[in-house]
Amino acid sequence: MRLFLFLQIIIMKMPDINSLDCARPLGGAVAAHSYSSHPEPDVEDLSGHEEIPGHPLGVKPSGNALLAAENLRHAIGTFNILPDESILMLLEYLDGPSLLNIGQTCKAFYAFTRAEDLWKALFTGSPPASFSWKGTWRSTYLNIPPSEECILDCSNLFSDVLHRPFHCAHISLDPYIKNIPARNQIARLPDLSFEEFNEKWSNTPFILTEPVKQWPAYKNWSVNMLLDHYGEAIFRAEAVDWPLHTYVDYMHNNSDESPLYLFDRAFVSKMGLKVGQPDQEPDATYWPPSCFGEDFFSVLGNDRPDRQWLIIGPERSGSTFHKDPNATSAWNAVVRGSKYWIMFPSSSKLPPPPGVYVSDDQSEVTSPLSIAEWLFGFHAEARRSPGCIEGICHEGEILHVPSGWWHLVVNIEPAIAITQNFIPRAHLSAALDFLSNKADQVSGFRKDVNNPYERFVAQMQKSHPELLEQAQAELQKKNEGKKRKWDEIVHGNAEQDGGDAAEGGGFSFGFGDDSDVEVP
Ligand SMILES: O=C(O)CCC(=O)C(=O)O
Ligand SMILES: [Fe+2]
Repeated sequence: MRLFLFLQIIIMKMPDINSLDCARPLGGAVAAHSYSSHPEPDVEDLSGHEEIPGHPLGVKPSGNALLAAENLRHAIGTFNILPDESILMLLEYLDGPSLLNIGQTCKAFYAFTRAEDLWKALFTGSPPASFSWKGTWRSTYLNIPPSEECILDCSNLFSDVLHRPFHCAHISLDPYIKNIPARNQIARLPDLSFEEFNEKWSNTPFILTEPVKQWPAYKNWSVNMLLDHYGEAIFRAEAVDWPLHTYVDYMHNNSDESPLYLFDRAFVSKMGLKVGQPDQEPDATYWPPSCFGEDFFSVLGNDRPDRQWLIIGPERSGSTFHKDPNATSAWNAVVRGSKYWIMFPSSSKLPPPPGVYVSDDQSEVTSPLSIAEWLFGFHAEARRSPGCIEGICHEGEILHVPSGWWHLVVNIEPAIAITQNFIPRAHLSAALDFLSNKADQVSGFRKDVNNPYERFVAQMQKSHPELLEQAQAELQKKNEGKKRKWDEIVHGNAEQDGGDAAEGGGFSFGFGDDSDVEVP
């Protein structure tokens, strides 16, 4: 009986034989695998994953080790007691020549030392004075022409840690961006007036299909056009500052799990653009749609925080879950390509989106997964969660991100976008609250701008005293409401008053300003 149970457990723990990858040629297609560290994907049709090319060195997912006759890992001697993650962590301490040396000791170390993140860190830590992008971080750092890049057959090495990034760099996005349930669809409208936005839409994500189609940027911009005009201009892409032509080489030829994203806040001056409503600025390249109204941060003049970014990235690049800075709202206009958005409202009563972890004071957000890993592990659960909103913003469309909303964005084809953050009338109190009560989290101001809250209040007092007073009154009301609720809880009379709607039947959540809204 005992032996039977033992065998049963062994059989239950055996990997699904169908998911094992047996002796495929290097570069051949590998079936989809679920890595043990990820939650099981559910309900979504992941069949689109099947055409993923094999790892360039033939490394296979860990599960394949079970039935393998040979395992290259045994050659690494004492290091064999370490998990793959620890081996990579040790290798992070080595410089380029040392990595090359240890990579020559055996095929397993060769495969480990080919991990792209090691070379990306070396490259970004001390960028060469001049270089050209060669398709991988390793060959770019070592200046090896692609034709001379050696490929050793490491098909008897079984490692999720080495296989996963390559797998994630090639998954199909289709299962995640298709079949959006009707209840989750982001509203799509031709355009809105300022009154409509201010009264009805300032807390709601939506897509406008018309305004961007008037922009010269929409009519004229393409990657090639930008290359012709600004190919030598330096743009920021995460940790690197590269000429646009280098970034475009990278964009067209990389296998990164999380491709480097061009996100440049100084593009207007770098490109010598004019921005403004066409009646006031006839040569403007783009202008904010008029429905969003004024941006109250503009009272700070040159002392305002960063507000606009040019965003360029290949398919699968994007932004992991975050809320926009300083409780601002934003618009994001797709000039070329298209973007998938998944968004959640936030409030003290709602958990963060699945797979996102926030410290108690909300100052630290950890979304430890790449976009591909998050989609694979959490998208199905997120799609079912209350408050989830999703949609595709196509070329020539603009999406509204209300203050305080969580969002994850992925480019579903190579994309060029412009985004701008602003404080609309409806979220003035949320911005004041953020600047005064989360001073340690305020970002985007020049270092010499001390006490942004006081400066903002002083400037608002000069330019919009009534609106400031109104927003401060709203804030006070909200804080009194919070205090009342606290007293009710502490003094035990919460139940008499009906308590928190979240516990009393109807589900409720708040937006950036913490006003509670019923969800059916
Ligand atoms: O285009 C993107 O990747 C999203 C950028 C973003 O987070 C935003 O515009 O708020
Ligand atoms: Fe954002």
